[in-house]
Amino acid sequence: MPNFETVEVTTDVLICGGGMAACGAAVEASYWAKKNGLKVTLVDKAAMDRSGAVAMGLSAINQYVGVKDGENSIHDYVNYVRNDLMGITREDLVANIARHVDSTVQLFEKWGLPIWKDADGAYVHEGRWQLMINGESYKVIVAEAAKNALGMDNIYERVFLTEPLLDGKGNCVGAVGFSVRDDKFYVFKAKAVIVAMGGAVHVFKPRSSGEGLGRSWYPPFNSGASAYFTLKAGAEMTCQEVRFIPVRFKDAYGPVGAWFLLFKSRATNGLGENYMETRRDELQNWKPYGLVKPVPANLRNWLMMLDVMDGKGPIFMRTEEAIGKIADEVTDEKERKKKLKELESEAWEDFLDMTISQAILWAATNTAPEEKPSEIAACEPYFIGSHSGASGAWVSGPEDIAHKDHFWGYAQMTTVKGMFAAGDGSGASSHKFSSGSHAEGRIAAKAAVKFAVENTHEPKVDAAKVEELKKTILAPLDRFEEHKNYTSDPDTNPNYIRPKMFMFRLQKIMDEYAGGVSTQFTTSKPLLEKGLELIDFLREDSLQLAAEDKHELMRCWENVHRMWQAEAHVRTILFREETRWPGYYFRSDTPKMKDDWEVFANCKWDPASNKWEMMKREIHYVF
Ligand code: SFD
Ligand code: AMP
Repeated sequence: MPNFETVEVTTDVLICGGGMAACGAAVEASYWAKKNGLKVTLVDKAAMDRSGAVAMGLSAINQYVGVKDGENSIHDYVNYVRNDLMGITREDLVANIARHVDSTVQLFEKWGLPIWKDADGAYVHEGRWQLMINGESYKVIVAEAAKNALGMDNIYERVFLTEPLLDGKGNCVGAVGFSVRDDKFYVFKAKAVIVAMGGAVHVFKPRSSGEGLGRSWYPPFNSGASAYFTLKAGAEMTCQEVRFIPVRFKDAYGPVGAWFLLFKSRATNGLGENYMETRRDELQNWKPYGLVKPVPANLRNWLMMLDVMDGKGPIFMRTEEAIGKIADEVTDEKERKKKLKELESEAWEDFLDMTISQAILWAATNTAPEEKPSEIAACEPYFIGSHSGASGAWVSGPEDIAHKDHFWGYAQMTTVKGMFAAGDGSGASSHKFSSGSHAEGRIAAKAAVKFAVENTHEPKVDAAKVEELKKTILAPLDRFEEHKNYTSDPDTNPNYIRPKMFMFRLQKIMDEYAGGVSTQFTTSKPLLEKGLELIDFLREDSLQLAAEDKHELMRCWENVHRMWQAEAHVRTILFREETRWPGYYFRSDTPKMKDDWEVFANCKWDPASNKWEMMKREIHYVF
């Protein structure tokens, strides 16, 4: 075994991850922990200033309810989310986030985040729920507050958490991982553990290839650790079939929200037709959700996909038309020119704030958005429960709102005692985005501290089990060293598989059998069953992963995490015998939405029996 020092850290509350939810958790947990004399520790695989989905920054805060401003009610937000997810949502969780999110946004502003204001000092909205920001440094600002609250002594950066720790009695009591910089193996023991390690990308084959490989909408750093941790601990999971397919500017994945909502742009096909109008009748097939306003995200995708499948591409965002229209509202020629310049700079800033590569692609292709339109396309599928997808752990709701079946002692606690989840880690509570994830992290942290106060027993961790985990986790390093000279090309070797090759194989399976880009997001029972068989073979080969260095060791375990997310996804699509989100995936053998499937499709892997269990859970409307 490689000579890694074992470092043990005993704490009360362990925050896994350093993203939006984790930063919210850090601020809130440290407040309650100080009152109770408890210790809080945060571990991120990267550096918090630029880790996770908000690494590059964002140009909008997508969840702001505006209750105090009298703009909307919590009920309005719950309606919006339920409709967008075609009826499948935990209203208690959505409402709990919605009632806390505005105060999170106020904190962001207090910490220095510039939110756009109009001449009267009111927030500038992108759409009904979204606020425009100068957000290049969004994550740096949010991370700074988290660091100040916890203190750097309680933060471990560049430590890749690999496996949850269980006490054998059904409690989660910590996690293990390794440093990607030093030869150190970490054992974190805790009374309460918050899982906030984001969602997953690169489970499906991306559209990007060759020189663009690795470019995706979702950040390449989020590789399914939240799903893996909760699944491996034996927690019940929900909405594992509800992947997210964003429509984005083609090839560099720039955001479309500002164009559709702020600039009121249209998207048209290669023939100049607006699919939202020409395909409107199709929405009747997805009643009642097909008829709500705004049209649910997956159905907007679907109408566009129908055009693409009919060979009516490319699809264009009509940037030139939208900018021209707004500028034309100004009659004075000098003022019109000024307005045009202002709109141009807003268009570029939208990309420079959050997807710099899209601005580079515009520059490289001589694209002036005020002169010519740009292509948009559906991305490959991602797992991001905080956006318009819904995958994540099945967590307890808040005592005052949740139905009795949806409350088990502590808000945001999974079905595993002591294990909490937030952000992309928790399911069936979509449309929380950056601000709602932060708010949900705060909710989870308050409950986790309460759990640690009320469950005072020291975390019991079996030393032999930890040693065994250390051996397994570091094994790919030895495997590479032992066999690397057997072939002239270290990538091809009968004794091991390198993580990149392993990832390619996983992506090919998911793409071809589980409805990826190359099958136009379409799958069926026979395809899914074949896919599961191939995942079984892949699992066998996961025992032969090999790593040249610590960075590649992280890649090995990232891909094991992805594989578990993939399996939960395939099993749940197979279980749900209908098509409910046609613009996310389409089951060709069950092509319609069915009333008796207006339920949650949940799943669970049992650590004792190594068996998967699939179950339907009733929806409880609390509004
Ligand atoms: O417009 C481990 N999102 C947007 N939200 C907004 O509010 N406005 C926008 O403008 C947004 N846009 C957007 C968004 C996301 C993406 C990818 C793009 C554009 C390109 C959504 C939010 O970003 C998202 O909802 C939140 O960030 C979710 O928060 P959270 O905490 O669940 O995930 P995270 O922030 O990605 O953080 C994850 C953390 O986990 C760490 N991590 N640490 C230790 N061990 C491991 N094994 C780990 N694995 C992961 C990560 O390093 C990170 O710290 S728009 O396009 O929609
Ligand atoms: P996006 O950039 O696509 O992630 O969008 C940002 C926000 O705007 C999210 O809340 C989306 O749900 C919303 N949004 C984007 N496009 C539309 C649209 N055409 N109609 C309604 N809402 C949209």
